[in-house]
Amino acid sequence: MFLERIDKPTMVAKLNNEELAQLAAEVRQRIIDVVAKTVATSRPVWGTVDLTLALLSVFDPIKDRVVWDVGHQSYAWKILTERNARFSTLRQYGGISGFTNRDESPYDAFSTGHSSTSISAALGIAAARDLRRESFHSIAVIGDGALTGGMSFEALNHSGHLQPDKFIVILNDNAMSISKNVGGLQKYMARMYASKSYNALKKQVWDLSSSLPSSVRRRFIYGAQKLEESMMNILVPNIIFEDLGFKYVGPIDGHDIPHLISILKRVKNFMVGPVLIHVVTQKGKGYSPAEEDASGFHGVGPFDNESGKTACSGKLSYSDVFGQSLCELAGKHKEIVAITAAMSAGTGLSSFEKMYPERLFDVGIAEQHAVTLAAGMATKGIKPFVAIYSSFMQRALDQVIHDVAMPKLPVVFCIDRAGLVGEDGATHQGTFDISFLQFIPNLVILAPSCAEELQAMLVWAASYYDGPVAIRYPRGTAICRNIKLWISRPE
Ligand SMILES: Cc1ncc(C[n+]2csc(CCOP(=O)(O)OP(=O)(O)O)c2C)c(N)n1
Repeated sequence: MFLERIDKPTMVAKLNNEELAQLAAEVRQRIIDVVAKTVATSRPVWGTVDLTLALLSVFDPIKDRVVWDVGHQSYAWKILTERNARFSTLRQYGGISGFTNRDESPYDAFSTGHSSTSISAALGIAAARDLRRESFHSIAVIGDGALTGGMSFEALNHSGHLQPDKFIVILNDNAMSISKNVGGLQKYMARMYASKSYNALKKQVWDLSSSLPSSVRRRFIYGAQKLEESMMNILVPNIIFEDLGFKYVGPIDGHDIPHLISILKRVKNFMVGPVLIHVVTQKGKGYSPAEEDASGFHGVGPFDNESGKTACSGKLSYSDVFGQSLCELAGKHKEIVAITAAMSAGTGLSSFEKMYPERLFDVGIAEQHAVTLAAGMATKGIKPFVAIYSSFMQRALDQVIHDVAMPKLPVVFCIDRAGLVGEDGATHQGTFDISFLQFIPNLVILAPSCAEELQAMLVWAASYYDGPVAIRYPRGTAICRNIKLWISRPE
C-alpha cells in the first residue's frame, strides 16, 4: 500500500508514473470505502483524483495555494494532505468537512461550500501576493457547473484586467453540474474538444521553447504566444478565455497523470500572465456505479460499495411534496413555471421536468439570475415558482428585494433545506432565511408544519397575485397528517 506511506503530500512528487497510477487506485478505493459507509450524503469525487496527484507532483501545497471551487471534489486532496487517518470521520459531527476549510487544515487555501467563488478567491490571493512582493502560484480549480455562476465571469473579467503572473485557473470539465450541465458555454466547450490542430500547434511551440536557454526563452515565448494568437484565430475562432485575457491550454485528458504533470510543469515554468487549463474528466471515474449514474451519485446516502445501490427510504420528503404538488397545480394553472438553479433533482422537480419540460427552466448555478428571470416572467403574466435551497438563496437577496418585492411581482420562492441540514455543515445550514427575508416589504413568508400545510400554501400561492410569497420548509421526511394528500408515497 502506497497510501499508508504518504504521510506528507510532498512525497507524491517523488513517485514515478507506475507508483502514481497505483496511488490513484488506492485513493479511489479509500474514498469508496469511506463514503459508502458515511451516515450522510456522499459526493462523486473520483473524477479529480488524477488531477490532485498531478497538482501535488508539480506544486508545493503549502507555499502555492490551490482553491477548490465548492470543495466537494477535494476528497483526494484531503486524503493526501495529512487527513487520511481522519478521513473516516468525513461529514460527521466533530469530523472533517465535506468541503475545504481553512480551520481544518493549512493545506486548504480557502473555505468553501457555495459554488463559483474559486476564481475570485485565487485572484485575491494572487493580488495580495503581488502587493506583498511574494512569489508562489495561485490556482483555482473550478468545475464546468460552477463556471455557470455569474461570479466566475466577474472574476475572469477582472483577471483579464489585472493580468497577474503565476495565476492559473484549471477548468475541470466533466459536462456535468449535479445533473447534466446547461447553457451556451457548455456547448461551446464541447466544440473545443474538436480543436485538435490548434493543440498540436501549441505543443510544438512549447516543445521548442523548453529546449532553449533561459536567457532567450522568455522573449521566444512572448513572440510565440503572439504568433499562436493569430494562428489560433484561424484554427479555432473565438476562444472566449483568450479574449478575456487568459492563455488557454487544452482540452487535456484529466485522467492521464503523466501528461497532466508535463502540462502543469510547462505552465508553471514558462507561461506569463493568467493561464486557463481546460481539463476534461469523467465524473465518478474509477468507480463504475458512479461512472454510469453520475448525477444519481451526487448526494446519495450510504450505499453498498460493490453494487453502488442505495436503500430507498420509502418516505416522502418536503421536496417530494413540493414537486408533486406543483405538477398537479401546473395541470390546472397553465401559467405556472418552475425555475431551478442546477438543483432540479434536489428540490424535487424531477417529475415536473419530465411532465412539463418546456415549463422547467434550469438556469445553471445562477441563483441571482433565477430570481430576476422569474421577475421578468412575472411582468408578463407567468407565475414562476423558484425553488432554491435556503443557504443558496443568500446569493440572491438583492434580486429578491429590488427586482421582485419592491415592484410587488407575484413570484413564489420555494425555499428548501430551511433550518438545520446536518452533514453538509456550516456553509449549507438554512439558518439565515427568516432573518434576511423578514424585513423585505410586500413579501409574505410562510412555514408549513406538515405536508398538508405545504400543499395548502402552494395552492394559495398559485392564485395570489398581490406580491411575492416565500414558503420555507426543511430537509428530510415530511410530517404527513393524511388529511388531504393528493400525492402518493414513493415505492
Ligand atoms: C451557490 C450554490 N448553488 C448550488 C450549489 C449546489 N451544488 C453543489 S456542487 C454543484 C454542481 C457543481 O458542478 P461542477 O462545478 O461542474 O462540479 P462537479 O460536481 O461536476 O465536479 C451544485 C449545483 C452550491 N454548492 N452552491
